[in-house]
Amino acid sequence: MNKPRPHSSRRLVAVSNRTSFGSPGAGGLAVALSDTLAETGGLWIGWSGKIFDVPRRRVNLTEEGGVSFALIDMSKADYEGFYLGYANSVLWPVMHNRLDLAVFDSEYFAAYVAINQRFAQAIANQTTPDDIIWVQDYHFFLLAKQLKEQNCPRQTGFFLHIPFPAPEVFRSIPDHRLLGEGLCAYDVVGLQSPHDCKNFSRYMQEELGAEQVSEERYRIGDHTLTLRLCPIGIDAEGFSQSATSDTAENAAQKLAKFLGDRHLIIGVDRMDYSKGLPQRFEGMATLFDKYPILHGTISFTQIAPPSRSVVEEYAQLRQQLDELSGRINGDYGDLDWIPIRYLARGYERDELAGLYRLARVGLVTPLQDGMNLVAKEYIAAQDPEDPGVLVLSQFAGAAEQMKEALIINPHDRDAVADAVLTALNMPLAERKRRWRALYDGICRQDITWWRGHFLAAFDSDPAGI
Ligand code: GDG
Repeated sequence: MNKPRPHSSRRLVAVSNRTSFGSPGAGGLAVALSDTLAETGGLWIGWSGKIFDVPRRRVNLTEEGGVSFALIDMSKADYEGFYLGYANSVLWPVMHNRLDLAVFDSEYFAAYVAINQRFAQAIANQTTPDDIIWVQDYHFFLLAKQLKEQNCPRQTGFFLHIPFPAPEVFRSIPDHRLLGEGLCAYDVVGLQSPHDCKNFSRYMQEELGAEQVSEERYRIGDHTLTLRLCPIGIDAEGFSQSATSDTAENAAQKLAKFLGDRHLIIGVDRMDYSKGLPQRFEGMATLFDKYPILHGTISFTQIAPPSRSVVEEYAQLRQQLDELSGRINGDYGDLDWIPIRYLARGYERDELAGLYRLARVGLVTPLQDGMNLVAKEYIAAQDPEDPGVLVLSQFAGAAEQMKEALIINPHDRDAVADAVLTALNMPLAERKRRWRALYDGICRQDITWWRGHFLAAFDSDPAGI
């Protein structure tokens, strides 16, 4: 077999539910993808974000910032069945080990198959066999298989941003085999952590009869798949610079005025049940309970912009957090001290960077998380001469890379409380030593490294096993 052309000389086509169209430069991933798309004259296929009463079949072709976009509209029924239904009420909870929250409804799956089909058709129409198709995330498990069924030969890669659960959990999805076969039809599958890779490898072998033929290669029938460990990173240097921008410093000053000489402990998370916010609040209550000496000396600020608030679980979470923070402030607060500040709104990226830098402790305690970029952003934003300490859940993908953080079990409120105390008391030399190791790590495996590492899988000989 001929050696394939290097990926950098081929056109990249990205496929994801949302694209950067309309908000260029918004996030690290969007920038990383747009850069490569712009360099290779590439195309980004995704949902337009528009919902119509009556389905519209036309794909809108447009351009922004040197990148071409093919945008697909959804009907109200598509949005409810595919996005709110299958993606967010089946796949998101199950992949995060929350079977109790999954709503298995066969109409949701039908909508998921239909939307995947519409995207596969758009890929077939808009691309050539020489393109590399890079699909992002759990909305599109089925595209590679559907392309094959349409006799449309394409080289396809898939990156899963969320965890791949234990096969025992994945198997509880009624249509798991179709999803699993869908994933195995890609040429390259990238996952966030060694734990995810082990789970997926076991699922492929036990359920689909895959044979592992080398460290990264699996054979299923006549197809060979590369399973690549590819932990996503951030633009660490860029984020570090944002933390000293005017916007960052203004935000930090505003909060510092309120803090006085108290230490800041910060949490920043989309309001989502996977992020462990109630458990985190309980951990802080335990800290106040066990160590009264800390009363009045620290302040915990949680920023939690609401997300997907139309889904019922999110409304419940919101209510639970409102009640918990009220109770904790009622129990422990004083005339001149508010122990927990909980802000259910978003801030600008640079403002967040400034707040991270001000915080003596970054509290990142998801119950389950593909990677968790907040952990990396917190480290990137620190002052090297006086860095804060990261307290990190063992169940975030980031914990497998960020070993110098204080790693805790987020369900164990005593462990959370004790880790915060350790962080507050940590001598400067140890803070600097841990921070340096973490910062070097996130610079080494940053977002550019991630993109290159994934795409390089297309450079090796598909038969070279
Ligand atoms: C999925 C996976 C994986 C948060 N509040 C504000 C704001 N944010 C930004 C953070 C961070 C991002 O949102 C959240 O990223 P995470 O990685 O923490 O989590 P998910 O959104 O769940 O992302 C996750 C990720 O994909 C990438 O693969 O790590 O495991 O679940 O960048 O800074 N940004 C702004 N204002 C806010 O108030 N501007």
